[in-house]
Amino acid sequence: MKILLYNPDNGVTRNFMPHLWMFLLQSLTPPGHEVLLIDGNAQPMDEAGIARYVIENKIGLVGIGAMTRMIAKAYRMADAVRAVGVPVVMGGPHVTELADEALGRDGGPRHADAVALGEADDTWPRIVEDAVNGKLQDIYAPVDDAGKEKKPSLQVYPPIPWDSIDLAQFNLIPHAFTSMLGKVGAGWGTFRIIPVESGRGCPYGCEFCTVTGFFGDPIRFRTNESVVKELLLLKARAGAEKGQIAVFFIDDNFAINPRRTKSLLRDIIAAGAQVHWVAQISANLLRDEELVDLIAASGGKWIFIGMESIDPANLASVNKGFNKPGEYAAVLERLAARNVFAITSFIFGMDNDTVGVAERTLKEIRTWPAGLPIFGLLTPLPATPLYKRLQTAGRLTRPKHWQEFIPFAMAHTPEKISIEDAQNEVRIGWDRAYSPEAIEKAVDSLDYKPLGYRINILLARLCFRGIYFPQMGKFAWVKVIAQNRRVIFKLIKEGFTGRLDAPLRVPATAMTAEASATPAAKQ
Ligand code: B12
Ligand code: SF4
Repeated sequence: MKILLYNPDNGVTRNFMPHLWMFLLQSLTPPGHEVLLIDGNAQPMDEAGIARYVIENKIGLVGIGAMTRMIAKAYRMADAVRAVGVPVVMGGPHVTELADEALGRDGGPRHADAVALGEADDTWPRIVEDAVNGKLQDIYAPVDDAGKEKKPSLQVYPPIPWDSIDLAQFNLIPHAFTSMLGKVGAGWGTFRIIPVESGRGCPYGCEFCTVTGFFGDPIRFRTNESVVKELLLLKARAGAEKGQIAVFFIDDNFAINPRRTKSLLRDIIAAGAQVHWVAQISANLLRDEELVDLIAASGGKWIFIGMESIDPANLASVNKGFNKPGEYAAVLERLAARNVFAITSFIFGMDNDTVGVAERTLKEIRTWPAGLPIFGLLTPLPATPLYKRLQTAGRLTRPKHWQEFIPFAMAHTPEKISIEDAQNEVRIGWDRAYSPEAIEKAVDSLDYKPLGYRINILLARLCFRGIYFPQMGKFAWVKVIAQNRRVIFKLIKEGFTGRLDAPLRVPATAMTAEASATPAAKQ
């Protein structure tokens, strides 16, 4: 049977990275089936397009996965597939929480023939067999023979054949430049960011997050050996095609068990499996100097930190009191001293927020080493403790906000700020953090680092700007480049005049931190 796995586009950004679930399920598909993958972010498709594709390619089963924010599009695509007589199975966090919605049991239309609840590693082969036999059930739950929930241990993890998977749709280098850039240095003809998981689960239970409920408290890890093997495979592929690869460790909290993370990073270094990588780690775990040394030595370049707020009362209100705003600066300096930078994520519209929260947050951010701040709104995702609290209090203004997704729009009333003002604060955050002046200042603030770091932060800032400001077409990019021409020319000029590596000025904070870095971090 031919199976199509499809992930809908988010309609706003062109996702920089493919979705892991598709590759994982492809690897877990029993032999004898052909699995085709389409990520709508890289290969846009509409309802008529998917129906045509399914017919032309004689697809026998379509699997669709989606987050809440893409679910409306996912349902429309599922409807189009079912309308041409091909069964659809849906999975992922949204339908796991609201299976009745997907199955039309809540009074609305039916969109899926079957729903895979939770982690589908063990149920997927059964779903495929049932589809072959025309016996799809409504619900597939990961349970043992006694009906008890059973989560995959990850100790046995399917090898994902990264050396042979067609990754053409995920090359971030524009087609027009691939041949020219292939000849630059070790080769830049391809640049891909690949998702790799080393473990699942986070027990912290932040109120707005689905992870603790979905992946559960039992934290599970792959073996170091299996992760290292995967990195070596990716590294070899990039080398063979004269391209570059970076890895996004998509674990919810990559250092949730610091001892184990350190042991993995040591094994990566020992095996020479270092690639540039990004991971999500909560600020409290980054107090550990040895961990940060190993992050840098193993190829860590960007750490995503869910800071959420600089107000301890806000943090306490969403069960994230373990975040200590007083230590944010130290954490970021510890990273920057090892040339590791941070993506700092903030949420506005929390219950203690008032007008001016964006500027107050930006004021703090400006005192930190330059990084990539991002701003969003508190969103009640289905089945989270936050959703239940707001529902009970009658504060949800759009209880089914996903049916009519609006980017950066609230779905409940905050306590001390209006919905409009909260949305405006997010706009102010993006506007001021990503203005040409702010970008230039961020780049200039790193003038004691080699040129490469400043180019890195410039490119990252220009790309991250697109999370909020529409920046998909060529014209939008030309405009952004024109607006930021001063800093771009400054770096180009520096490149030509040869100031590639010489540090000019080292701020006192960076010197202290750099002096305390162990030799491992400086390799
Ligand atoms: C990586 C990631 C991203 C990436 C993008 C996704 C990508 N390209 O991989 C980035 C960083 C861009 C991102 C952004 C966002 N993300 Co995100 N992200 C994740 C993260 C950390 C990992 C996803 C992953 O690969 N997991 C590992 C795989 C194996 O798990 P999985 O996808 O759930 O798949 C398993 C099952 O769900 C199931 N399954 C999934 N799909 C399908 C389909 C079929 C047919 C079947 C049978 C089974 C099945 O089988 C798989 C194997 O067991 C998750 C948290 C998490 N741990 O999952 C959050 C998560 C998915 N993100 C979330 C959110 C909210 C967002 C944002 C909306 C945040 C924001 N406010 O801006 C944005 C929006 C993205 C966008 N622009 O569209 C939420 C989604 C909750 C929800 N109800 O939708 C999650 C769960 C985190 C959370 N805090 O709650 N994200
Ligand atoms: S620390 Fe991150 S992954 Fe863990 S519960 Fe909180 S928001 Fe979710």
